[in-house]
Amino acid sequence: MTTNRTFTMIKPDAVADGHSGSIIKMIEAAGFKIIAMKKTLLTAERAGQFYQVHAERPFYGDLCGYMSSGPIIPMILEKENAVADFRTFIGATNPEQAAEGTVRKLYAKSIQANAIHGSDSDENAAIEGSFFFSETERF
Ligand code: IDP
Ligand code: MG
Repeated sequence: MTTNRTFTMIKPDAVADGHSGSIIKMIEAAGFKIIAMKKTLLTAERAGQFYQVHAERPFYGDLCGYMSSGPIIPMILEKENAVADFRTFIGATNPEQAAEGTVRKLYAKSIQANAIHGSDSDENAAIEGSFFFSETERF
């Protein structure tokens, strides 16, 4: 089951700019089924837990501040080959390098405020989905 699922968040910049509806529409049009979704706010501490893997990176403090600066929309998505297909769908981390038509090419403002998250492995997709959604919310 986990191999067909990924986890995403529409990040604070894209939510604040009113792009969440357009992005959700793109996600569904690309064949991803929304299994779980909500609008919520991360504290800087919880953002730090989510991005713990980047704790030693120079941008970690800024990243935690940015990710807790406004509401986000986390989602669990289902599709065949979900993790890899979703990474292709969102585009490169740096929007200057993101392919035409990808979410980040369309909506990212910078390498930090890059509109959307996508899990990088099946294992992390499961961990990240559990970070936001209880067992009964991700049936
Ligand atoms: P990803 O989101 O494409 O998987 P990661 O390398 O996992 O990229 O980085 C996590 C998040 O940290 C990025 O989406 C972005 O918001 C931020 N980030 C990554 N690299 C930089 C950087 O060099 N400067 C500022 N923020 C960065
Ligand atoms: Mg990553």
